[in-house]
Amino acid sequence: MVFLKKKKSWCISENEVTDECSFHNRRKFLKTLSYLSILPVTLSFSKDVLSSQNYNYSSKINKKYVLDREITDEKLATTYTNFYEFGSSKNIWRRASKLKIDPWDITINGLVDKPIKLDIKKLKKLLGYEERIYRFRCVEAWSMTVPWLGFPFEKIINLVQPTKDAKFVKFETFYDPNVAPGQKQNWYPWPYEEGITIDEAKNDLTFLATGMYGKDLPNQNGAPLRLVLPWKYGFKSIKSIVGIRFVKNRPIGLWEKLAPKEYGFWANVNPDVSHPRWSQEFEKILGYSHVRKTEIFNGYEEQVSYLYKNIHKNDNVMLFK
Ligand SMILES: Nc1nc2c(c(=O)[nH]1)N[C@H]1C(S)=C(S)[C@@H](COP(=O)(O)O)O[C@H]1N2
Ligand SMILES: [Mo]
Repeated sequence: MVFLKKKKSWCISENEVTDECSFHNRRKFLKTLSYLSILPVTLSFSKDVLSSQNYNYSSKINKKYVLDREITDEKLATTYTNFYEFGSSKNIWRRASKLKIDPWDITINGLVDKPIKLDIKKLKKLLGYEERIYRFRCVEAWSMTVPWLGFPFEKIINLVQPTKDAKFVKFETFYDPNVAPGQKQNWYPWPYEEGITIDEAKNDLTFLATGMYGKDLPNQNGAPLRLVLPWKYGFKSIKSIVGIRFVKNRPIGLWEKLAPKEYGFWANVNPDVSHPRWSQEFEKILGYSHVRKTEIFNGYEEQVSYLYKNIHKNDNVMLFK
């Protein structure tokens, strides 16, 4: 079963993505899955049941970030995904299984004293892991709560030791159109790239995930290594990273290249600044029919607001120019 849709432009695909975000369509999508016996047939759609109320945290849980909301149902978080390399619908999870993640080299270089290139298995061994429960918020106005496994980005900083000229960190996803059919759509400026400031990179919330729900990351969620920035819109949390580069100038991400007025560099979650097409005032929690109010910095104001104190208001700190 393939959900290939003809795309006239990236903009139309974005609209379709938004449509697929509505609860109605998500229900349809889940029903389709249940017909195929991928989800248990007992799954009920009449209540707000799609959350794992009994998720057991691992012994590596970082208690600093435990949340007062329910963990999103694992099936939902791993089958409703954005990964444009595999297509612009949410339903790409089977297609992403084609991605070969062993071996997988990561190159970390640029303005650093100790550049390094190593296989993900070695990196995991070197840096270990902990568990973090984070809110996650997409600019399409849906949200979830995910238990990630991984390590704080600070560990990469300690490993490669950036020089004082390093002002930004640039991340790059793999490029292989034979594996990822979305990369044949040449109106996207592949490969997917994203960037953050060096100060953002040093913030304790900035996390590199290697797993979720107590297991290795599924391909569709960005295996074997992805960024997680819980106070920013989801497009900043780049998946399937092959390169991390410490640079002098501000990187321009894939979405910013396509539509700079819609996807700014900062992309901090802010209920008061609407995206040109979608209000950010409310968010739909995956698995629930109701909406809740969006929180400034997605609820992480205390941890991150200092980062933006000295940046001029006109510098698009929240999202849009
Ligand atoms: N390489 C890559 N990373 C990506 C994307 C993508 O298309 N390609 N989509 C982004 C967007 S828009 C969102 S909302 C999140 C979705 O993460 P999830 O599918 O694990 O929920 O991944 C982000 N990272
Ligand atoms: Mo997103």
